[in-house]
Amino acid sequence: MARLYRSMRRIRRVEEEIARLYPTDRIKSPVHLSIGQEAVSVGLCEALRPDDVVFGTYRGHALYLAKGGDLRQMMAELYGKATGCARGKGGSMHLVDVGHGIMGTSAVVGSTIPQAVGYAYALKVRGRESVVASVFGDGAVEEGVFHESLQFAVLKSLPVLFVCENNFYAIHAPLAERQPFDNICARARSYGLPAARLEADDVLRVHERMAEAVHHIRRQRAGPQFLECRTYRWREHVGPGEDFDLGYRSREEARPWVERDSCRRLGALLEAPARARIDAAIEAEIEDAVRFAEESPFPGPEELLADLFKEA
Ligand SMILES: Cc1ncc(C[n+]2csc(CCOP(=O)(O)OP(=O)(O)O)c2C)c(N)n1
Ligand SMILES: [Mg+2]
Repeated sequence: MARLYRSMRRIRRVEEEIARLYPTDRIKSPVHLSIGQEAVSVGLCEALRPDDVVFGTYRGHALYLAKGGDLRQMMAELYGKATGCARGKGGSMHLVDVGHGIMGTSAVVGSTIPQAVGYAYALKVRGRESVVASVFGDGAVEEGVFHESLQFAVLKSLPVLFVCENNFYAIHAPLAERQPFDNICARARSYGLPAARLEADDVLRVHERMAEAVHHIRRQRAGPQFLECRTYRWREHVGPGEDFDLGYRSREEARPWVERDSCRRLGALLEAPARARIDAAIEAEIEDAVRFAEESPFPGPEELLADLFKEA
């Protein structure tokens, strides 16, 4: 439990710190915060092994950190520095740490779903036991590539866990105005894979469900599974602030989610001194990572064309 709390709290505090620093303009990248949605990534990654891999979206800080990505390198990436995880060329939306199984996040909605499936195909061909998690938003379900990827994963019986983070909005457009039915799982099931919906407002429940799915994929080799995780984004779509003044949603709608905050509830289950020790270590780590990012150099002009093409 302490592990889960540490992971939840670390992500929450890192993103709050990003939001605090953002107006200084030292962060050179748009930021899509996961505050409120941490339970999905934490519950998932706690169920994965180090050799399992994840593919995510531009709202990817939580996934990167939960899977073990290096905080210094993430912070430096947001600052556009040469020491960043993508050498300062990707920014917040393009986090990667292959050593920890974070194969990439992308600004292009839906684009990492087929990459995850392709990776899983390669694993299967090579007879490896690892599991691939493909994390995407409710908006990605409207992309053709989502449907193509699911049906290919079923056809080839691939070891993929599809995780839809349904936060009910794509930018400012509510789900009900974009999709005729609230039936993401039914559509996934129509391709022939097991699909279930879960309320992702409790990291312990999310973790339990994720662990079952991962176990099934790894042990039974029975092909892909699908989980729709209902969650809620507390901040604006992109940027550090809130956006309840824009009129597309109300503070009343957000309130129950904020009141059920899984991070706070989990923390309350720990003894106060243990929680204080975890919190203090997180603050020290964040301070160190920000200092590292600020003191690191920007990439030089020679970096401009590096890593763009694979050398023959
Ligand atoms: C292929 C593509 N189409 C449109 C966009 C513009 N766009 C950026 S974010 C976004 C919303 C996606 O919503 P969702 O998948 O639910 O993710 P969330 O932001 O809610 O986490 C859209 C449409 C894009 N980046 N890529
Ligand atoms: Mg969404």
